[in-house]
Amino acid sequence: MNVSTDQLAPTLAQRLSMVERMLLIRRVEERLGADFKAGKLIAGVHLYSGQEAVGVGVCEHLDDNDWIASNHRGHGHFLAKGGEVRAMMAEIHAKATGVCKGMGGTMHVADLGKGILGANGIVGGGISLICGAAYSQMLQGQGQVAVAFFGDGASTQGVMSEALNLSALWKLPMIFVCENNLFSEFSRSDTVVAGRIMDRALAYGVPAVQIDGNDIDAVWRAAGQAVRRARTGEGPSFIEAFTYRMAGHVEAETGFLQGAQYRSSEEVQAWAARDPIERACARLLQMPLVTQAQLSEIEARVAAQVEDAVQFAHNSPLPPPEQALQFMFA
Ligand SMILES: Cc1ncc(C[n+]2csc(CCOP(=O)(O)OP(=O)(O)O)c2C)c(N)n1
Repeated sequence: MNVSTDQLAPTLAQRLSMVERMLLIRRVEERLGADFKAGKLIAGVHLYSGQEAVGVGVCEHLDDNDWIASNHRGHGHFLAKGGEVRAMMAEIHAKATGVCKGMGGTMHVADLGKGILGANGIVGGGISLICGAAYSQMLQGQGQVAVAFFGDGASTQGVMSEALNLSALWKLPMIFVCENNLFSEFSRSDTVVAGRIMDRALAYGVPAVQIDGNDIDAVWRAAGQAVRRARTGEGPSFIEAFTYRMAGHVEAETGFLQGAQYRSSEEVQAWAARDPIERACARLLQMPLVTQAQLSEIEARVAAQVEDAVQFAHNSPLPPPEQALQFMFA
């Protein structure tokens, strides 16, 4: 990952690395979706498929000393920030080798050593965590930043206004990344969210942009500017990235929706045609020196990594029962 934000466009090496990370997220999520349907997971998972360019394009500008916090759709953010795929997979399988010793599961993948405060089941919860993290970054004065990833649904929570207020007032090195995937669970955003989400930020004097969140270049550019502002003490920024979740809200949804439709297959297909990974690969293939064989190599490497992580999770032991009483505050 690269911490420089002065470039106009990603280098070829950065593009290849971002494509590999996006593919890793996609293939991990596909495997988790399939394994859930086959009854191999202990809990429903909220997949990030379709939104990979947002997490990866932002995290490309961060290093381990920068914080991120995520939401219930957190696997992608974890991997985008450099979290270890084996440790995440084992965590999702509730194994002792998991990144949280198997006690957090899908909704709490966190790795403090990598600056990952974790996925979070409380919608909007990550925004307040990151506001605090940004305050601590400011006090330390080392130029580090803190990024909150959240959805359009979370933007309607009161905590977002509180965080916008404090971050603007105290010029915190905080970046709000709203992944507007057009839905909150099974409700269309335009039936539950009033007005433009980015306008909430502008009302507090926080610079805000709307971008195509399925375009890795657009995300990378907007994030670069926001990170530069935060690192140089200019305060918070807000990015509203339009994207689409290609999977359901949660893999268990068909069970409780009993087949009820809340979006059309035409809409899903239209967004599939704007797939962020395919677009990034197509752009790469237009560049001199990049070949399909190179991309196939990346695919193969990712496939092997996912299989290795799944086997690692399967072969790992469950946590010992006495662990249930450890790592408690009281
Ligand atoms: C405080 C709180 N309210 C409600 C819920 C139930 N809930 C879980 S996900 C979700 C929708 C969130 O939508 P959005 O923030 O747009 O994220 P997306 O699922 O679209 O990625 C809701 C309402 C919750 N987990 N926490």
